[in-house]
Order: sequence, then C-alpha cells, then structure tokens
Amino acid sequence: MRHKNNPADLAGHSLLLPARRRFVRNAGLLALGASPLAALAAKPADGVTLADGPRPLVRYPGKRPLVRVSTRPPHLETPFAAFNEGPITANDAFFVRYHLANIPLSVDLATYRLTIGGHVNKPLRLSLDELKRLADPVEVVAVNQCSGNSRGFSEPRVFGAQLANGAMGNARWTGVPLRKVLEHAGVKAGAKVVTFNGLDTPVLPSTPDFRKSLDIAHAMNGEPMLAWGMNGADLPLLNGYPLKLVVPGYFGTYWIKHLSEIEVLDRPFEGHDAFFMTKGYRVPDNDCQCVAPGTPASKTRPISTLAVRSFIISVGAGGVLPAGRTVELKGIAFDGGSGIRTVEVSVDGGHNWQAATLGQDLGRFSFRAWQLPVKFARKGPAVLMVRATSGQDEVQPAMANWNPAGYRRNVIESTPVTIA
Ligand SMILES: Nc1nc2c(c(=O)[nH]1)N[C@H]1C(S)=C(S)[C@@H](COP(=O)(O)O)O[C@H]1N2
Ligand SMILES: [Mo]
Repeated sequence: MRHKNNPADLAGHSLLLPARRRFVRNAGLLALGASPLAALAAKPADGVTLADGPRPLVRYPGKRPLVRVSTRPPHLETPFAAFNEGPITANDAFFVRYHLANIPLSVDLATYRLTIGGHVNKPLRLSLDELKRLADPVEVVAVNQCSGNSRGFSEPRVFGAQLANGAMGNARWTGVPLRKVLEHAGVKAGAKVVTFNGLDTPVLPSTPDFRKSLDIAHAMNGEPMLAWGMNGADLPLLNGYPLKLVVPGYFGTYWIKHLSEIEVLDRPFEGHDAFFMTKGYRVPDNDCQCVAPGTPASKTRPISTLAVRSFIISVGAGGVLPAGRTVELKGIAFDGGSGIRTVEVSVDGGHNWQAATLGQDLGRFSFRAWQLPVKFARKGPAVLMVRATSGQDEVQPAMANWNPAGYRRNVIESTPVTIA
C-alpha cells in the first residue's frame, strides 16, 4: 500500500496516522488560509508531478504559497523557483516539516520556558529573554535540508513523503551556542548524550514524541546553536518559533523546532522516547550510506551530515533557452560543512564539463551561488548537468545512491531543456 498522506518521513511506518484526528480540530485555526488556492489546485505548482499526483500550492500563515506535500501535519516544500532569488531562502518561502499532528498554533513568551536538566549541576529554566542574555549572540549561515529531500525520485520507489527538491533552505541564524548554555548548567562528568524536545506532541501515547540527540562532544563543540533569529527576523511559527536547535552541516531532522527541553544523559538514549534516533532517520552503516536498490540494510546508524549537492536554478526541466546568444546559467551548491571547492557544468549530457564561477562565500555551511555563461550553437534538445566537489573532495555520484528510506539523495542533476 502506498502511504499517500503518511506524514512520516520513515520508510514503512504508519504509526503516526492516528495523530491526524486531533489536527482536524486545530486545522481551523492554523490553516485559516490553508485551503488550496482554488485556481492553482489543479496543476502542479512547480512542474513536478511525482507518483502521488499533482502538488498544489497552499497558503499557511506567515508563508507565501508553498507546495503541499501533506496537510496533517503540515509538510510544505519551497517552490523551486524561489531559490533563484539568491543564496538566502526567504522566511516566507522556507519549507515546513512536522511529524506530530499536535503542533503549537501560537507560543506565548510570557509562559514559554526552555528547561535544561538531567546530568547537570544546575538545572535551568529560562525565558527567551533570559536565554538571549546568557551569552553574546552569534550568527551562522547554514542549510537546513530534510533527510528525505528528493526522495520522490528514488528508483525503485521508497515509502515516506514523496518529496521533490524543495525540502531545503538556507538562512542566517542568530542565537547562542548550545555549548554556552550547557556550560551554564554545568555538565557533569560521565555525560554521554544530550536530548532535545519541542512543544509539538503526539496525540496518542503509543506515538513516540519527536526527540533527537547529539553526542556530548558534538553538543559541546561550539557549532550547534539555539537560534531565535532567522534572516534578521523572529523564526516563523511554522519553522519553530520561538527557538530552534540549529546543527550546521547536519540534516534538518536534528534541528528541533519550538525547542523547550534539553536533557543531558549519562547513558545511551534508548527506548520509546528515542524512536526517531533508534528506529527512524537511519542510514546504511557504510561509506556510501547506500545499498543495492531494492534491498534492505543489514546494519544502520543515525543519519548525520549533508552530502555534497548542486542544482541549476536559473532554468528548470523543460525550459527553453535561446541559440546563438550567451546565456548565464546560475545555481547553488552546498555540502555538510567542508565548503564547496568546485562546481562544474555540462551542457552536452555529461561529455564535457566546464568550471563555473563561484559566488560570494557566506560560510562553509551555506548555499554557494555559482554561475556560468554558455552559448548554444545549435537548436534542439540539450541536457544540462551540474556537479559539485566539496572542500574534502567529495564529488556527487553519477548514479544515485539508494537506501530504503530514500535519504541523502545527491546524484548529479540532469535538466533537459530545449534550445530554440
Ligand atoms: N519539534 C519538531 N522539530 C522538528 C521536526 C518535528 O517534527 N518537530 N521535524 C524535523 C525535520 S525531519 C526537519 S526536516 C526539520 C524541518 O525544519 P523546518 O520545518 O523549519 O523547515 O525540522 C525538524 N525539527
Ligand atoms: Mo526531515
């Protein structure tokens, strides 16, 4: 059976489905503007029709029309053309992903508190203002990408939300390093992992809460951040207002939204609460994080860093480019934190490659813009391709790596166009 509306990112798990009923009650509030824009509902919003059918644009509070993946809970993709606006993704265009139907529809800062507890000397209970005063604010530009971004192109198909390429975005995050907050609480010797939870909850006790964990060394290395600012504004509600864990270089699954609870453990994170670490969001435990297409993975580990990727965004599949004139091809590239070394473009289906010019460096966790002027001599069909190499010499594969959950896709993209 296809899990057409299954909100889970998890291959083959339908346990979250009962959570829908509660959302129906909430839907009237949050989704005031969520009725599909009638005129747009019939045709795909972004030229992509995956096997689940057309993907209409829908409008939610604080958002421009986004591509609907599912509504309960909201799962929305950025229309791909929005990436053409520059290497920073606008807040109102940023994708939205939830696992649990009971999501906060508003957060009152008068009562909101972040608790830090567990294996610490001094448990903390902080208002947002207290958190902001705890340390000097820092900023990082970093890509938040869903593990299942582009999953819908997996061949053979895999379970889970059938995503195209819009479950990613790049923003300037403002907050305080997680390390500073943990230092204030005083992590005790023997600490192993730090767990994170947000204000959204499951409807049924049998549904695990959405909690994630980081090893203590990672939590303390200065990179993970508790962010309240996104591109100079408050976080949009749907992206985790008032506070989000930002884990630069790591997949979005770790970036807990509406962050309200941090707990330090002196033991491994296990059991029902650890479902999204021990059962979900796992990849084959090997270098390519892949298996032969259609086969199960015998040994898995939690997903971690982003794979190197690049996209052409100035023209999409089926686009038309002029012959005999210079055309500026533009796009983006990113990886899990070593930065982008080179971007190469082919306009002849992968026979010849030319180096593109890289745009401004916004930091090693950011989208890196690229551009390349090209001239097509002949009219007719052409296949454009783009391939990035990371700072640690990771190159995108020519053939897609496959795994049962469709995670971490980073195959070299091909864009068929017509030269006219
Ligand atoms: N509280 C909470 N945080 C969460 C999730 C969630 O379901 N609940 N989903 C995670 C996943 S899998 C992704 S891809 C990102 C998406 O972030 P965004 O909705 O801000 O784009 O949020 C992460 N943080
Ligand atoms: Mo995700």
